[in-house]
Amino acid sequence: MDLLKKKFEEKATALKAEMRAFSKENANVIVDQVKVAQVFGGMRGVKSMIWEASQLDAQEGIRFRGYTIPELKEILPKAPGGKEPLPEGLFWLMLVDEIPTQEQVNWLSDEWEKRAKVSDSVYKVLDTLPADTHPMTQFVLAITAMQSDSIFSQKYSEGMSKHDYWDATYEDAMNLIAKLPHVAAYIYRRTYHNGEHIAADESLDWAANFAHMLGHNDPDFKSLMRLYLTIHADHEGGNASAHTVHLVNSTLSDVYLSFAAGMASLAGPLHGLANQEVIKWIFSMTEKLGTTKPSKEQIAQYVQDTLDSGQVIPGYGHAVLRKPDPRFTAQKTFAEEYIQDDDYVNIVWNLFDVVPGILDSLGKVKNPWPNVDAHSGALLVHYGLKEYGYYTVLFGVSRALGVLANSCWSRALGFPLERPKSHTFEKMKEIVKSVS
Ligand code: CMX
Repeated sequence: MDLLKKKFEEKATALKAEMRAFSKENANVIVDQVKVAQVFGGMRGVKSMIWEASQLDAQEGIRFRGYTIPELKEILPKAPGGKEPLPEGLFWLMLVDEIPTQEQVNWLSDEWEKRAKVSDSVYKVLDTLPADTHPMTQFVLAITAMQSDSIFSQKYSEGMSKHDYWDATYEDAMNLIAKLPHVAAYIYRRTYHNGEHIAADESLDWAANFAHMLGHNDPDFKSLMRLYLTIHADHEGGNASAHTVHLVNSTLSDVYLSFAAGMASLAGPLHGLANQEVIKWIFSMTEKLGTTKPSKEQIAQYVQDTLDSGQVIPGYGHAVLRKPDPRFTAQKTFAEEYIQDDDYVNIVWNLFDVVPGILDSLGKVKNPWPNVDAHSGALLVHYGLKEYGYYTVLFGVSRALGVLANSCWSRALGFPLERPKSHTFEKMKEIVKSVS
């Protein structure tokens, strides 16, 4: 058994015992009460799930196992000479709640490279699709096509004991994370570069190798990818993609199928697709105004026109956050350090000055501040990755780290099938009448 798996088994065994005792002892303690507004309002804030890897605070933003993004930038291992954290380190932290050593992270990079072989049949499935199929559709299909590799699924059909679910899930999660950059790079190259694929460079870490296979080799772009794939990895359990994976995986559907479902959820414009929508909207602005250096007044008018046409401002607002997203701030800090005077980065910063006031003035937007998706496109454009239809795939590759670490926990802790209660409107009226 590898060291990471061994550590996970030890931690999970101890936590499972503690959690079982806690939930039995406190079974009748009320932790939340659901209001009608929450029933009709997308279940915002209903406390009903355990998620170990990260916790989101409305004011402060995300903490991964208790660490903020600036803290992770300091303490997670880095590539030689690099300043950005390695996503391998974050996965280790999320899985076993320990900051890994440089040696442990190097082991994980090598381990993922060893597990990275994608079956030719998956590439064949992709090659049947028209090249203009949206990259997220291709991504979902490719993940689904890899499902025949699922160890969980195979062992389940052979009569696996429920005590072994976590082990097979760990193996599937490690294999899937290893393969994702390869499949994702294949999608990028077949869609935007005439199918001219680039072989992996096994000497590189997970993120840098992904950048290399995409065909973007600027060392600063590799640094950006390390940061990008770290900060998009997890955002506690209630967001749509994470919750979808959690729900589907609770049926004992393996992580290939549950992650594919999560990626279908990420592909919506109110969630992960917002990163494509932001830059598309900015490109439309510069085209409409005939300049890549619009004034703040011109930007404000464009924002107002967007709202007047009944559309949302992409990259702004959040279901939980009530302050600027620290993932936005981390990308802004990266741009300040690595990039000088870039027109699209400047537009993103000017939007940051202009949009919150306008959204606030509507009197209904609960969070007028930028989210993670407001900044990422301008950084990618700066390094030449301008094909914005691809951006949500990058988000998805990163999101695998959090949701698959969590799937390992769900199976190790023996979480049951998820099944909340729904009511008809008539029934809800009856309930409201009976309690008021
Ligand atoms: N632009 C315009 N209106 C907005 C808005 C925005 N960016 N954000 C919220 N609103 C509106 C809502 O549409 C809603 O209007 P109606 O009452 O007319 O339906 C009202 O303000 C209240 O919404 P809210 O409670 O503040 O926000 P929600 O929790 O319902 O929605 C979110 C959150 C993210 C879907 C929303 O802010 C939004 O649509 N933002 C733009 C899309 C986006 O950037 N999504 C990415 C989020 C991060 C991620 O998951 O990747």
